[in-house]
Order: sequence, then structure tokens, then C-alpha cells
Amino acid sequence: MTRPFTGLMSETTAAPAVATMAVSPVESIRLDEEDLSLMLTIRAFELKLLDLYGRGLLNGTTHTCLGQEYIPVAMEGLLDPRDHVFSNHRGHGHYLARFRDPAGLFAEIMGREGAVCDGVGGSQHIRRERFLSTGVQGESLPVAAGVALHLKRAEPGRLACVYIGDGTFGEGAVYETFNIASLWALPLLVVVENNGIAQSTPTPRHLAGSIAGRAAAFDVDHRLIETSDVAGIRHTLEPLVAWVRSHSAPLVVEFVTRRLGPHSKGDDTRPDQAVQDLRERDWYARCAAVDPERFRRLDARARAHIDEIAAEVAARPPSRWERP
Ligand SMILES: Cc1ncc(C[n+]2csc(CCOP(=O)(O)OP(=O)(O)O)c2C)c(N)n1
Ligand SMILES: [Mg+2]
Repeated sequence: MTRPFTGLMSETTAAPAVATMAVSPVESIRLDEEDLSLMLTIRAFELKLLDLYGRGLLNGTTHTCLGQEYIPVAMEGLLDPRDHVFSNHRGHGHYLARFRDPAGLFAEIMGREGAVCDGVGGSQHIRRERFLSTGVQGESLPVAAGVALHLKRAEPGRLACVYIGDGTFGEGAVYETFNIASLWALPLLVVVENNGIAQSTPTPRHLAGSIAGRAAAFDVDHRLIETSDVAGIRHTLEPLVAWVRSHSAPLVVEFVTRRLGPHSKGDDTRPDQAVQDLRERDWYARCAAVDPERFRRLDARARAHIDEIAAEVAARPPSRWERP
């Protein structure tokens, strides 16, 4: 059987060894109520966090995925609870899309009872069932490859999905992982959230060539996604993810996305106009325009729900961790 990538290309195009075809941006956004509610919940959750940090009510730091929420929401629709998910420093959306548990994550970040990791993981270091996040860039890739090897042997059909940013391509562990994942045919799905910036460095200033080219160098298939249309993304990726499962082959899915917020809490180095331009292309503004009445209703509901949970969690006693 040939790779499914060929089926998505034009009838007359010969199948390439590695597909790097872009999906055309889809103007309309088709969202069912559940997906939209989840995206709005993630947004409301992170806006609340920034508000709490801004008022000095939370300590430490946090990185928000404002603008990128649709990626984990789209991906979770393609994943099985028995797949493993590896997340990074910008991982609230990854966690919330998987577990729909704002209370547990608030409690973790606030250090309150009911915290997912008893309050010792905070924003960036969460472990729950088959989900693990780390604030160390690139650290998750070799671990995910090891888990993918285990899944290939012990649970065929399952995969390991790892989220990384464009800046993480500066880490050597990425290439060691691509090499082994390709040689050993591991069911590893690498989701790249290419938001065009790494902390304060624009992608063209830190990345020579392209992510597609780097995947191609290891004979790893690559797919570029430029739309934020959740249904369209799932439609495009469904056969490719099925291929990763059935043929145990690595795949890189690169999303061209936008980071609307600062790198962490308040350290945006970009000109205001540049951020404003990104906001105008944000899914939030575009969804609001499609069906304003439905959007307002769901957004108000998500914000009220998050306000209520944040207040309830903040009033809980501190979390306690005991050495096992
Ligand atoms: C090994 C390592 N080096 C540096 C950092 C500091 N750091 C945290 S996030 C980040 C930029 C990450 O950029 P990217 O991978 O594009 O992800 P994004 O923040 O854009 O989502 C850096 C340099 C780190 N966490 N780990
Ligand atoms: Mg980035």
C-alpha cells in the first residue's frame, strides 16, 4: 500500500517520497458547539490567569496559548485516550483539550487542594495518566520516541503525540529523535506549533531552511496546515494519523499559527501594530463574525464558568505534597 499522502494530492501528480503540500487557508470556520465552547474555555482560562498574575495573586510564570487554542482542540478529535500526549511550556490548551479540567489546572497553578500534581508541577510540569508536559524545550521528544517504541511493541495502533514550537528546532534532541523515529518506524506524531517566534526571535532569524526540509532530511513525512478551521484540519489529518497508527510511521504536522499574547506574562517585544495585525486574523474574531449571537452566548457562558471555578479554587486550602 502506498502512503496516503498521495491520495490528497492532485490526480496527475506523482507521489513524492515526502509530502510537503500546504493546505489552502479556508476562509470559513466550521465549528460545532462543543469545539467552540472548548476553544472559548481555553481562552477564558488563560485570560483569567493573566489577570490573576497581573494583580499579583499568583507567583512564578506562565505561557499562554492565546491564538493557538484550535490546534489541541482539533488534534484531540483525532487522538484516542490511550495515545500518549507530550506537551511543552505552552501547554494549558493541550491539557484542557484532553481532560476538560480547568479546576484541576487552576488548582495546580494556584497551589490549592485538588491540584493535578499536588501543586508541585505548576503551569509547565504536569503529569496525568498518559499526558506529560515539560518546560525544557526539546526534552519531550526522545521520551515520546521511547514511548512510541513501547506502544509499537505492546499496544499496536496507539501513538505518541508530541507538541513542540518552531524555536525548539534549535535543539539537537529534535534530530536525534527524527533519526531514530524514521529508522525504527515509530508511531510518533510531532505537532509543530509554528507561531513565527521563539520568545523574542522571529522564526526567520533562528531557523535556516524549513521545518519541511528538516523532516525530509530524515525521510519523515510532513504536512503543513495553514487554516484554523477545526473540521477542515481533522478532515485533512484523519487519514494521515490513521497511517501513523497502522503503519507505525512518524509524521510531522506543522501548523502555521499566531501567538497573540506575550511570550510569558508580560514580555512582548513586538510592536503593537504587529500584534494587532495578528489579532485581526485570530479565530476568535473570525468566529464572532460568523454567528455573533451564538458566539456571544457561548463566550459569556465560558467566561462565567471560568470566573466561578477560579473563585472556588482560590478559596480552597493549600495543596499538600508528600514524598511517596
Ligand atoms: C532547553 C531550553 N532552553 C531555553 C528555554 C527557555 N525558553 C522557554 S520557551 C523558549 C522559546 C520557545 O520557542 P518555541 O519553541 O517557538 O515555542 P513558543 O514559545 O513560541 O510556543 C525558550 C527559549 C527552555 N525552556 N529550555
Ligand atoms: Mg514559536
